[in-house]
Amino acid sequence: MRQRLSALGLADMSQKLDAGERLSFDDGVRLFDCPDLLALGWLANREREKRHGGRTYYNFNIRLEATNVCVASCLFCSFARLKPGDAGSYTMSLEQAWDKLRQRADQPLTEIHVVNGLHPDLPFDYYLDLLRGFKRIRPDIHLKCFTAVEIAFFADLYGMSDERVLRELRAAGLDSLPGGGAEVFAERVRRKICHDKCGTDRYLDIHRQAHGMGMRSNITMLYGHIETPAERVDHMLRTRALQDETGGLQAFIPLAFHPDNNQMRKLPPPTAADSLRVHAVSRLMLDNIPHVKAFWIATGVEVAQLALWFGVDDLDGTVQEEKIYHMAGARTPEAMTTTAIRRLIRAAGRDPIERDTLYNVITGADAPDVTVALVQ
Ligand code: V47
Repeated sequence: MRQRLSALGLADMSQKLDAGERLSFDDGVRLFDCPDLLALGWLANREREKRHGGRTYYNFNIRLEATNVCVASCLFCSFARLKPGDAGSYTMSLEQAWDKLRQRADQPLTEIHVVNGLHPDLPFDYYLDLLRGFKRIRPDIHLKCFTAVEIAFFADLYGMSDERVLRELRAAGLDSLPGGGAEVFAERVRRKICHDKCGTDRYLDIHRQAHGMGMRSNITMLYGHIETPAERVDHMLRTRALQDETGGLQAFIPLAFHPDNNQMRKLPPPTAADSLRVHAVSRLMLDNIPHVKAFWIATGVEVAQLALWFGVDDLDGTVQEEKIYHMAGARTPEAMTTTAIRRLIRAAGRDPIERDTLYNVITGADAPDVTVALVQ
């Protein structure tokens, strides 16, 4: 491999990684130029194994999108409907949302992941009650809810500071923030694809404040549309800089763009090779972030499985309900049993570990597989 890396001009980077030195912006751009996918994967896998060996994490979770009414007009989105009453729009009553949890009383769920549209008319109490109700039904469930974009929207709509919104949600049961809404941090891209939602500095500051209150969070990156390799690396470096400051990020999650039914539908979806490359470069650039996740709904199950040798150590979870990707053309199922997840991890030669949201181990690799029926 040393000869191959030298021939590719990557020997210096390999040495830096060996010495525990950080890769620079230029290094990141060069990695995206590397034509040899397996050499790139080899480097990323080495970093993955330093941190996690063959361990590969997943969780028993449920995804919930309580409303798709959204005042933002992101070009990549197939899920949002502008106004209540528009064709295809929906808003769950609190009882309907809580029923999603009640219906799964027999499942060993550890997490609810909520992402919503930016609804102009719901009162703040809707969100506070949503959280309180979930905790009433299952006090031990981890609530990973509302992207930083939603937090900023609540602050503007209800006339509060971002900090107060976070504090009130936290008091109602919020445990951590998911990584959605990050898209691409470069202003050029944000102006074009999501001009009317919270900007990069505020997005990162909301994560900073959440970390200051003891909450953990994730950051995503939507790739495979109009962004350049340099803009991808810039996104990773802004994420790395925040993590240097706070240490509160758990996972970085590249999200493959899906072009069906949205305003960027003329673009082709990213190829499998590009997906593997983005996950590998993420692992190499983000030396201070513990986990790189392949969200299997976004990458597809097969690419997620291969990504376990390209820097990825986490696959998200059982999911069970997913609208954002399926309205944008995803052909993956909406749910995977833990037995199916464990099988695909083992088939890739890795060790499946069920975790909770904070990466505490629930079920080790040697435990017997127990198939729990999912609800869809
Ligand atoms: O922010 C929307 C993306 C995100 C499309 O934190 C699209 O653990 C591709 O953030 N094609 C929501 N992507 C999902 C998300 C997420 C997923 C899994 C785990 C975690 C986590 C977070 O979905 C949005 C947006 O970036 N998205 N439309 C589309 N057409």
